Amino acid sequence: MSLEERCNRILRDMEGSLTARDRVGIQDFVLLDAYTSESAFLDNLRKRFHENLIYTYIGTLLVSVNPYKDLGIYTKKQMDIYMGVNFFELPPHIYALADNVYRTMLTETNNHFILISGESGAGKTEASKKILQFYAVSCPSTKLLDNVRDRLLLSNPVLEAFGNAKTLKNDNSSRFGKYMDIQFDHVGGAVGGHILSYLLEKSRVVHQNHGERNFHIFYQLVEGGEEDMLHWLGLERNCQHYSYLVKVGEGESAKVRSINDKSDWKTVRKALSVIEFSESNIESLFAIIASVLHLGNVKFVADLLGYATLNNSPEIHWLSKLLGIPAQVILVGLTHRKIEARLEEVLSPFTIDHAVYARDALAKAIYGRTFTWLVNKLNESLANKDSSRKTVIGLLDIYGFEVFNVNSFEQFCINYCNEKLQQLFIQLTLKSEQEEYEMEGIEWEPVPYFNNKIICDLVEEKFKGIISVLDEECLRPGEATDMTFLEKLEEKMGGHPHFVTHKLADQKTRKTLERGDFRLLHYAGEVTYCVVGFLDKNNDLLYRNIKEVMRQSKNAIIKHCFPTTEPDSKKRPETVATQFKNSLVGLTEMLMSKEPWYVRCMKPNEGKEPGRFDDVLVRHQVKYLGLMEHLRVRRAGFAYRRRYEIFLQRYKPLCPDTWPSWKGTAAEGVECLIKHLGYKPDEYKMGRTKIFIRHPRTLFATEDAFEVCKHELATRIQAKYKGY
Ligand code: AOV
Ligand code: MG
Repeated sequence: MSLEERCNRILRDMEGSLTARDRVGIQDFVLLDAYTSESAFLDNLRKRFHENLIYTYIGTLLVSVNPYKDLGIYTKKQMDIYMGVNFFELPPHIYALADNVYRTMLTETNNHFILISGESGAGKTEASKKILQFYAVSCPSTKLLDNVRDRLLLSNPVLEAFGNAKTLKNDNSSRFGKYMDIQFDHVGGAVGGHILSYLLEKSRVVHQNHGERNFHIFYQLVEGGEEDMLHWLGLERNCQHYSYLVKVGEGESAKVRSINDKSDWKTVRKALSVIEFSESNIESLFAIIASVLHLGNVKFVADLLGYATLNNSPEIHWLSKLLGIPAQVILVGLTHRKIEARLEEVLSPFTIDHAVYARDALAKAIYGRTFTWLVNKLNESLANKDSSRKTVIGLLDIYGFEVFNVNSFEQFCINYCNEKLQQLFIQLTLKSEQEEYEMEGIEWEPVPYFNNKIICDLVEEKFKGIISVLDEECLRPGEATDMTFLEKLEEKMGGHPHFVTHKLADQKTRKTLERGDFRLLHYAGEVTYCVVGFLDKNNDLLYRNIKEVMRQSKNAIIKHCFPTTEPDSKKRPETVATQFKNSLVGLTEMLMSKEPWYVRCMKPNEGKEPGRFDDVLVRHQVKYLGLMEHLRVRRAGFAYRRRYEIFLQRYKPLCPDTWPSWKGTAAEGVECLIKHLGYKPDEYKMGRTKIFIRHPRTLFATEDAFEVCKHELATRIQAKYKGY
């Protein structure tokens, strides 16, 4: 395509003819005339959505609206179209973003990450998979690299099987946070990867709310497992048989229309072998999954004194076989706890409630630790042993903000995590962008925005935040209860503008609140949390003697998960919330050292329906995602900036006065260069150390001129060479 054709296409695509624009809207919000109007923003988004154009840019940020249908836009052909093309030349696409990140990484040889955010069901996980697939197809290929690529791709179905589940919001909801680094060598080959996982929602193993499911893997195994495998594991091909899989008494079906457990099982099995899990690893892994199901069916009966007893039931038999622990040891372990009385240890029997509690705690621990083992195992398989310098692109796909009728500790952690990511977004875009203009001495009208730091502080501040208060209560076993925790919150946070309790509910939100609840006014909306279970879930205790029982296991993975060297309870382990908080601090720090890119996902309706665009719902997301503010900063600001030295170095061949070497300062050189190129005064600004270019088009034109210049130079050299 000639330069002129390319320019015409850019102009046509960027601005569109009036008729096309009326129909499909514009593809970059920065070009929106009424850019401060939320309604105009929404109109554009809606128009595009109804034309099946789910992607729109705000500069280099990608906005995506979940279509809830297959649009046929993720084919190999589409990938080819987007590979190596200037970002704004083609209609917005997740591939365009992926390609741009990749090429920037290669030219600037630095590390990047893509922050994918949005509420539950908005399309984050799908987006992260599309990006990974794009790299898998577009990166250079060799036999060795293909092997890495397959492993990277196949780690996904495995992790999803074990870490995703159907919730009321999303049939494939991520119940853990995932950060994945893809490592590239200096020519852009994908040579390895590393996964970090964050707080798995373990409680789902033993309990699911009405209409939700346990983790996919259980259904996959029961529905899809081969006959002889089920036989070996002592499982029936009937999900209803397992109390951890159906809500007792409600007889719900485990079937979900959008999920095919049988074929997913095949995918997972195949993936496990490609990732090089040994047959014995696979056996141990499914022995554990089956054990959890058997454990859930263990029923206690009360003896004459009301203590829990167990018969040597089929469940115990299978647990004993699959975990390789003598049945008697399991029996005692599930019905007693060891306590220290004076100088000796004695076994104290459980009541029925207590035994059920201990059994569930064990099921959660087994599953949670196995999940961690799985992530480590995947990392071993993705690790690149070669120590040469690599650059990475990180993909962050975490559980989205969620609000249910009843919200517990899990939602508290998930929503806190989303606050942290919103804070990171604000820091990296709205805040730092404006600070940069100030630093560079560029005239600037500040754009006001809501900074959610106040909510992050409310949750995480040392000695004062909700997590601190929760931890304090966890230190008073026997005395503290969920209610005393709530009372302390009321006492300490009562006056906080984002915290509402029973007593104060009417004044702040004019909505009543049950006793036992507190409400947080999150950046993305109000959420009412029920305190029941907070202390327990934060403590996440597993009795010492149950751990000792597990240590006797002959199952290789369990052996690994319950090592004999595990420090015992003498020193208090960190609570769940504190561990999570620390891991998020670590994540933020790690991300801050990389170049950020953003995908903001949105949900068009609450019904998972294709073709329905709920104005109220989308408007709400546009608001809280801070898209209007982002647009204003982008619009008033400059799409591109380059340090003078770098800009001059690259483009100096375009101007005879600067080529081949410039004697003055870099800033003067750039001034001379752009005068020669004919930049109009409103197209750019000169900062202290950088040139700021308002519109990508200007830079593209320069880049194109550069290409032509290189080409001419090459032709001239060739011609000269021919003459000899
Ligand atoms: P999430 O990751 O943002 O929610 P998902 O990525 O799992 O949401 O998307 C939810 C569902 O929406 C998917 O299973 C698809 O059916 C559909 N979907 C999403 N993106 C697309 C797309 N680009 N094209 C077609 N269908 C799509 V959560 O993990 O619950 O926070 O926690
Ligand atoms: Mg997800």
